[in-house]
Amino acid sequence: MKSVKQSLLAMGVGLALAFVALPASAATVVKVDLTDKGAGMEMATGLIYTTPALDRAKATMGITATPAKARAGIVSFEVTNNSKDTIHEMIVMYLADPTKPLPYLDAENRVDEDKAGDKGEVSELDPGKSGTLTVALKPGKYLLICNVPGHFADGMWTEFEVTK
Ligand SMILES: [Cu+2]
Repeated sequence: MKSVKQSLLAMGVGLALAFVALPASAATVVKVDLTDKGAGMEMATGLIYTTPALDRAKATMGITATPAKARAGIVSFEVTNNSKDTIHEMIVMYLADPTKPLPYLDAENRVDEDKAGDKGEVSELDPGKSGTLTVALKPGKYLLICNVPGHFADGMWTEFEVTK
């Protein structure tokens, strides 16, 4: 949920770092699909990451990563919004402690990105649109989330692992 200008700036910096650090061929490519069951569906709630016994079958939107892991280093996320009618995005969150929930802004019904370990994003894709985020990641557990208000609580997150 950053401005286009900020996102382009971040993308430019990311690509510049990638170019200096490693040849482009060394990047792991991860395909990320953003999907939903249509704007006519009432959004689910209570499907926030780490909620005990959550029923993900209730989710009306989702995010998948293929593959769901990568080796440490440069990772290129190629993100497609497959929705027909809804804006989605993808943010890479580093989980300092995977057993803890991400800091949440209840009033805005979304994750507090600045406090949560935001490693970069493909912000607010219109339906049918695609974008790429290239970022250097260290080993650990990550979450890929959509942070359009309500979407994280509707289960729009997936786990992603970076190995040594
Ligand atoms: Cu979304």
